[in-house]
Amino acid sequence: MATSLKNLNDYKKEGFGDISEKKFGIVVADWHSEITDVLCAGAIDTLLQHGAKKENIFRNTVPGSFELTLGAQFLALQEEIDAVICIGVVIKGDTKHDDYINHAVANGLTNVSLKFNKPVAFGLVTTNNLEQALDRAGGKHGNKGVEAAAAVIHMLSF
Ligand code: DLZ
Repeated sequence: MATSLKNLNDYKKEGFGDISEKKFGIVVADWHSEITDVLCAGAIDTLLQHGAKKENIFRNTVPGSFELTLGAQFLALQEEIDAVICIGVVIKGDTKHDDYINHAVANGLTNVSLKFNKPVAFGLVTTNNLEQALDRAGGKHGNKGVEAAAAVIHMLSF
């Protein structure tokens, strides 16, 4: 997660391969959609800045972050999709729901990535409160969607 030492918008911007013919699936959780929409916009802008074509970016929604894994799997199994970016926001509440969701998504996305041998980015903002989430959605810590898109661009050059 972002810290005062690392802004989410700071990433290596050069040295990657051509992504103009690559196809990207984006899965966006509807929970906290006012924030996930900003994260998604950051991811799309980053892909476009690096040469991706708008028509090669496919945005899908799922109800909540817990469903990101299945959404990622639906996309990853499509042969034409080269990489998947998952976007969600999980804010800590009175119960341990956030722990269960965050671990499930982290493990689930790792499994999808390894199973399909494709980059799957963990664009999940996991915070203690709303302010911390906003700080990571275009606020003082940058935009987690930008970081997630940068991660798949980097991995496609592996
Ligand atoms: C149920 C739930 C709760 C309490 N909090 C969040 C959250 O902060 N962020 C999020 O993306 N989703 C949340 N959800 C919904 C779950 O991810 C999931 O959609 C439901 O449990 C249905 O499977």
